[in-house]
Amino acid sequence: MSSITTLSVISSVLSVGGIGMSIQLLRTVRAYRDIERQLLSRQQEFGAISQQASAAELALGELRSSLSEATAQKQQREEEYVALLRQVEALKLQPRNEIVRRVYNIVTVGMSQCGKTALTLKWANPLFRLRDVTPTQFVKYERTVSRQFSKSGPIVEHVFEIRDWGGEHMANAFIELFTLESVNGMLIVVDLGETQQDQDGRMSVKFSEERVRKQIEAFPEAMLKLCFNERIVSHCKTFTLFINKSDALVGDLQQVEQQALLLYAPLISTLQRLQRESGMVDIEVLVGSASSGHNTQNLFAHFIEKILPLDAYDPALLQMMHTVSTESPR
Ligand SMILES: Nc1nc2c(ncn2[C@@H]2O[C@H](COP(=O)(O)OP(=O)(O)O)[C@@H](O)[C@H]2O)c(=O)[nH]1
Ligand SMILES: [Mg+2]
Repeated sequence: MSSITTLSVISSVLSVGGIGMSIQLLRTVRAYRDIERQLLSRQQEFGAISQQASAAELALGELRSSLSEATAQKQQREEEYVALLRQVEALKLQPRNEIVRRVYNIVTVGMSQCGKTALTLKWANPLFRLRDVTPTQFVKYERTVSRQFSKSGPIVEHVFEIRDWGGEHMANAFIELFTLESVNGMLIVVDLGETQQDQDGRMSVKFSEERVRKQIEAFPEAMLKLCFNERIVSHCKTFTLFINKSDALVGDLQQVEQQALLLYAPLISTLQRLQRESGMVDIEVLVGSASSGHNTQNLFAHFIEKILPLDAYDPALLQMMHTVSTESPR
């Protein structure tokens, strides 16, 4: 073979070898690029994962703090529960529905048969009938006028205690004025006539000027003055004169009241003068009848108004007072 041919064979062998190398090189470069791409994407993945990890760490921190908050709250609730249990146990030991009574004393005086018991019973029990009255020396009636309920503390019952004397023991009533711890109200009852039983057994009243005169004499100024002494005046909120048995007089209500006030004018003016001089006690004069019910509601309303503290009214009493003031204005 000529040297030229040999050369061309060598060069073609060489060029085939060069191409092979180049292909190999190309492949290596491609593989390197693939690896580089994969590395980049792994790096990106790693970045995302580490972001997620820090977010998760943050969330974990928040969870931890809310867990410790919840634990603290749980502990507080448990302590409160224990305290409540203790309170319940303490309440169980306290007497239930404890009732405290506030008693207001009202003394009723007047001559025998003038109607003290009848009036008092009407007050203590509005459904009572006059024929149920039996003569007595001394009776004490009670009427709960209101009840106050509060969320804590006892039920407060406001009770009017009415002391009613039989007429022949009138002096006892006056003595009691000095011995009682407190007299909150005083009711003097007089009447306009004698109640008698007729042949049919029915009770009827007959006007008697003589009886009026006797009753005025039964309350001499010297005796009445005792009622206006400083000690009594300091706690006695009202002196009320009730001229009973208005059904003994003839005429309409206004005429009957005028007649009765005129008949008892001497007693009324003495009481008014003594009141002015003592300067403290309220005086009320009412004409009415325990039999017909004339002014009896107003008598009770007057005692409540004068004696019961304003904060002691309950809804039932307020309703009753409203009814009295709208139905029978004085
Ligand atoms: N017609 C009439 N009779 C009355 C009245 N109030 C009381 N009575 C009667 O008078 C009598 C004496 O009443 P009572 O209350 O016992 O008088 P006390 O002695 O003052 O307690 C009884 O028969 C009663 O029925 C009234 O307003 N009118
Ligand atoms: Mg009586």
